[in-house]
Amino acid sequence: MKGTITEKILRAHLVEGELVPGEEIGVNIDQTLTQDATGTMAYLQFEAMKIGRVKTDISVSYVDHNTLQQGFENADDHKYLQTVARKHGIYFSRPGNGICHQVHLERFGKPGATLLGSDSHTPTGGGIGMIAIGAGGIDVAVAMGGGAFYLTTPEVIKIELTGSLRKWVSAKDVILHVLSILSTRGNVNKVIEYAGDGVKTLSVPERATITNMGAETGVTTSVFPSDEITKEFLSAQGREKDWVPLSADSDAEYSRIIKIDLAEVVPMVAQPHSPGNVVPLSDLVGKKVDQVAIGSCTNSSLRDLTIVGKILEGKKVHPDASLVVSPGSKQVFSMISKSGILAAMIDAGARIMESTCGFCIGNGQAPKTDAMSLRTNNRNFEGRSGTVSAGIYLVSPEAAALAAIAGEIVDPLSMNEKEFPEIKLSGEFDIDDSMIIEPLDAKDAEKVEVFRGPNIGDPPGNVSLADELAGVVAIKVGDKITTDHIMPAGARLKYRSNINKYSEFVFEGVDGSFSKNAATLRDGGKAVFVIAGESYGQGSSREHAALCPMFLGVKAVFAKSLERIHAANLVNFGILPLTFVNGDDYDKIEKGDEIELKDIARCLRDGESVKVVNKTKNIEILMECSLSDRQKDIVKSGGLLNYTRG
Ligand code: MIC
Ligand code: SF4
Repeated sequence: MKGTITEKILRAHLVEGELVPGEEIGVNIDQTLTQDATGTMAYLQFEAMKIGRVKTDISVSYVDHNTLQQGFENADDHKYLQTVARKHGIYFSRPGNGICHQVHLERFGKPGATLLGSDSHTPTGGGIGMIAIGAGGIDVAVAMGGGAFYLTTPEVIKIELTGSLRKWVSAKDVILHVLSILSTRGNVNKVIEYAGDGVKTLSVPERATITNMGAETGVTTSVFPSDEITKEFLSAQGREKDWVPLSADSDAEYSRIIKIDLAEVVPMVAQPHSPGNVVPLSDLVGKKVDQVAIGSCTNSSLRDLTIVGKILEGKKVHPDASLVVSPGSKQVFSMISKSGILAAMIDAGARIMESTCGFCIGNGQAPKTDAMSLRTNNRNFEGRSGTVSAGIYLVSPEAAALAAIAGEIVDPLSMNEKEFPEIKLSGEFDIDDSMIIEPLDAKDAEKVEVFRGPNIGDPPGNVSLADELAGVVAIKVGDKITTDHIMPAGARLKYRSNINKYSEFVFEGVDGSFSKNAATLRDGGKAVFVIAGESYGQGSSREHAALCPMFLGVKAVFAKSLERIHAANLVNFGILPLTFVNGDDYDKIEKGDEIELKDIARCLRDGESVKVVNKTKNIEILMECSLSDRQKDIVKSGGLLNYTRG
């Protein structure tokens, strides 16, 4: 990684360890962000750490996920978040101000800085030249308190862009193309760095689309250089002073180089049920579309929505399709309303939603049974939309708008080049930060009373890990199990602050009896075990996918492989993540098997494989624990909260 942008930023923030790929390092965090669905737990944990005022340069609390306010729960959470932010020196972005990643890029992101966010799409900030990483809420809480963030030193993959995109092809197609090369597996502990002449043809929001959805490959983050284009964006946001130039050295070392000629990229689509299931959109031409949804932190910038509005201008949405548009931020919403773009959308028959995650997280707009839903967001996991039988297809805003009019998939490249709406965005954005509440000074902050409605409980505690565990396999799942499978969001989102209640829905769509069975085992004094295939825990950073299983008595997960953020969350909540030494042993262990683990502490200390005795089958299976010494200590303590309290 010598001479890469990643190395330069990590080195400037290094507080522990050495920058050797594979080794654990601790880095100092300049900025943090949280959103409401992960934020309540993060701030409850922050409060439990008794740190006082945040120690970062900037910490922002956004409300963008749970804004429906059906019942009192969301509104209570919002008030808790607003008052806790006020008390501890944190900026508060009010509901309606927009999606955290879009707003952070516009108003706070800074080239060369580190950003840690309790949301897996935090790497959106890489579009402006930050090292921006998604993590569990408790890691963000530690960073807010001035503690280091620990990560495995990544390998750096260079993606060299040449040429420029054809008309009707856009940044979303680039990242879908990258996903077709890298897939959603096997990229843990890697960073993607973009370089080459093609970079300068992409605006900051386009770069941010690419780094945003880079999260779907499983990399730690993605980053673009900071150049004149970055400077223009920052000055249009009235923040030129935040600009610094940043690029890799000419002799920088990478673990892999991928070359992409932008002129050869074609419109792409990710088919159900994985963002890695990518084919050229031309393969699906003529396929009927029931629903089109445009927005999310991937594709709701001023550029994207202006193009969509221009495509829709003077046209009507097809009678068999429903079109929903959700602008990414108040800034974008306000600007499209002044430019006439919003009117063009409304006149065409679009249904306009507020500036939130909304449909992307299944919070409303669930499609009909067996629907074909075409969306511009980044994830199409089974059931995430709220309709299990629906198929979600991920495309660019251009492809989405054309399909909304036609009622079926249209290949954007079949359009006349001259029909492509040439848009000229002025060099200035409308700047109005009135929906961002600034932190109070320390003296006034002390007087603030934090509001706690009945939906806010104390974060549940855990006991330290026993040296011997005896229990039962309560579930066995296959490959690519996502955090949406483990801990559904959508209609269940409102229970994020109520762990007791939310735990009733663990693995809801996979095995509806899991929660009850696990709780019975736990209450009977037995340990609960989970068996999984490859890439367990893909997707979201939601620590509830570890916290709620912990609450139900899960003590260890045995997987073929685990994704980075989820593995870290398991550690943070005292659940032992183990991988099969021999992958075939996955077949030798079933749901209901009685399991015993002995001598755990010594095996962890000496770096030995952990012996798992399957008493039902009368066999032994070897499991590997590839955690750092620090992480082993955290698991042994029963999680990060116990560990930091000492
Ligand atoms: C998502 O896109 O899955 C979410 C909802 O933004 C999550 C965070 C959460 O579950 O609250 C993420 O990406 O980390
Ligand atoms: Fe929100 Fe969707 Fe982005 Fe997650 S991926 S932050 S739910 S818009």
